[in-house]
Amino acid sequence: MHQALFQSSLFLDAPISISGLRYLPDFIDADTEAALLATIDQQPWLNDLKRRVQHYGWRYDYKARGIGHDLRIGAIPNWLAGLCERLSAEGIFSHTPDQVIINEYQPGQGISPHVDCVPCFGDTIASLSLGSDCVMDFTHATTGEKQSRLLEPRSLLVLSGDARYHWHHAIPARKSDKWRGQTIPRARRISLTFRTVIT
Ligand SMILES: O=C(O)CCC(=O)C(=O)O
Repeated sequence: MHQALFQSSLFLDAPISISGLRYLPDFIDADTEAALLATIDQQPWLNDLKRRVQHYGWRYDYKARGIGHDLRIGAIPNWLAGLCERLSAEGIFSHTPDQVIINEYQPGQGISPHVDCVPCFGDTIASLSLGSDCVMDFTHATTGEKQSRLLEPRSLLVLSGDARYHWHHAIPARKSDKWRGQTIPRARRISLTFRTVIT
């Protein structure tokens, strides 16, 4: 019995093994999360997709799958700039991110498997999660190997190297996730994805 529990907890705690993927729990505290959510909800949302989005710095063209010079919006607003600067100050990015997309996922909404546009964005992508847990799935582009990772509110997911270029990431559109034997209902999740634009 004890042996079975021991083996099971070893398995449950097995870290995801994708080269270039880093998961930083509690990257921000609960007060910062609440302040960000309140500010985000005061900004206009775009309704081009099934889920609502906000774009900062540069607008991404989902149809053309690219960023053109005409899509420059302007400087990152002050309320987001501090986070961008923190990401470079802490060495997560080598240059301060100049593009942020905010995604809103109501329970049941997700994002299809994709690799972020290679000619558009630099070698590091980072996503900050607010408001809800969700499971993100990763699929290797050539081998089809699959792995998953629970993204908790206030955590930062960093994709670089293999994780950035050779693994598709996706959030399945569903209302709850199964994670390590538990069913975790989803609530409204907001993510902030930071990138550097290649010009
Ligand atoms: O919601 C997330 O954490 C990921 C967002 C994402 O993959 C994207 O905007 O391309």
